[in-house]
Amino acid sequence: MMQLQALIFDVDGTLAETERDGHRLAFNRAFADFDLGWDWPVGLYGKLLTVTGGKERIQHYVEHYKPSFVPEPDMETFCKALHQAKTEHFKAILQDGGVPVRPGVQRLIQDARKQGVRLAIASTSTLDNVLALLQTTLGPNSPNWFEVIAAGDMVPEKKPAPDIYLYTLDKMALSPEHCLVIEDSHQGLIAATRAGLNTVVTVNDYTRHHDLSAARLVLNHLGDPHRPYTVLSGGPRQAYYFTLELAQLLLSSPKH
Ligand code: XBP
Ligand code: MG
Repeated sequence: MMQLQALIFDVDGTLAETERDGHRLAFNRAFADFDLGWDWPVGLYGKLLTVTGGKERIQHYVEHYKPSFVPEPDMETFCKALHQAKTEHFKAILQDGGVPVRPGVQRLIQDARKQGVRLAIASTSTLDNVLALLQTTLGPNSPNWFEVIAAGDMVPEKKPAPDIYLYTLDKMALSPEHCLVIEDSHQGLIAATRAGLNTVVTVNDYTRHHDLSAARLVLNHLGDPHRPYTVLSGGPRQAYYFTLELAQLLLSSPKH
């Protein structure tokens, strides 16, 4: 039997619904700081999310939506400075308690800690953001619960490239068959799948229409004893909230 040894969590959209009312607002506040007159409304931001990484997303926006804009002194420096301002705004939003943890996340992480299942984070977002999100949602000490926190520019290519997951597996000296990933998006799912990992997807408003056919199980959220999940695709179907036993069952059963 393939023994479950680790859970690897994505961050944005998975631990918490950070995108619409967190990152998006932070980008808009940074645009205001820089007097750019730009605004990313909810719908446009959904389209822009196909570009992973905040700096990369800004650059894509300039190239495709503001082609006559001339970044000073050059594109790379401009994106970096604007993104730094955005990171500060995002952390301030978190400090104000703006982004709660998603259902079942706290419970599953605590169960893993109790049962000796190893934990890691694999995110496209900036390390500073990931640490701030963990601290504000799971507690000041929570970064220490994760053996590896892989984030942002630690690898050459962001999701959907497999780099961040391969990096995490390498640091933990684990093979992919012993791990289960929790993701929220097509890009994240493809990154994990390319690294040979099994993935459970918990969707949100931005991702529920993504192609998630590579996932072992697609849920509306992880659920809790008093808040059952809805299965959107995959199995097994006998449970009503996501547990380590279910994670183990997924690893042990063949993919369809
Ligand atoms: C989601 C992302 C990130 C965030 C913004 O990351 O693509 O770019 O939208 O964060 P995850 P930064 O892999 O955790 O789902 O601005 O720090 O990049
Ligand atoms: Mg995500």
